[in-house]
Amino acid sequence: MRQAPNIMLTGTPGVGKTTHCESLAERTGLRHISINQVVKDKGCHEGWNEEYQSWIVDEDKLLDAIEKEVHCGGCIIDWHACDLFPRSWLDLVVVLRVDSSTLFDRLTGRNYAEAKLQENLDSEIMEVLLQEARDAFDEAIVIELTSNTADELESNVDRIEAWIKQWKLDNAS
Ligand code: DAT
Repeated sequence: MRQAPNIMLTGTPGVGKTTHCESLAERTGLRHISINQVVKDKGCHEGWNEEYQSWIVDEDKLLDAIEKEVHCGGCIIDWHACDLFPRSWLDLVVVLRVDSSTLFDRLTGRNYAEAKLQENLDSEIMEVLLQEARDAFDEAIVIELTSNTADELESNVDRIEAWIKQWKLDNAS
């Protein structure tokens, strides 16, 4: 039995996953697991995709690399895909959403290649990651939150922090 919940924060690149995870980790003491960082640091990939400027992830290696840590609970997993993670690993899946004009500004600031920029904007408009989360997990554990403004960031973090406190009360051994 986990002493603290595992939470996934997912959504299109640029929605605010890292910003939310860092704030949550600071406020709750849960550990932020940046999958991008794990893939890079632990070599969980089969090379680099030039066009998309991203690693070609080896999902089995990635799951092996974080399994022990996730098993202990208290992890906030930060990545743009969620359906590779076993259902039993996660207690809450938060899908962050953002308006397309805001996302456009954030991604333009990152100097993404045209193909990657367009793919991410399309993905957000088509709600690809929200659908992926709903297909992969029990609907009761999937929530959608908007992340356009600093006020929304603050209220999202408050809400998730309150959820963590309640989870701990409900699951106290
Ligand atoms: P992600 O990890 O999903 O790629 P990020 O946390 O790096 O996204 O955020 C991308 C940029 O947007 C970064 O400059 C911080 C800013 N940002 C994120 N969420 C925000 C919010 N709710 N309000 C204002 N700015 C936000």
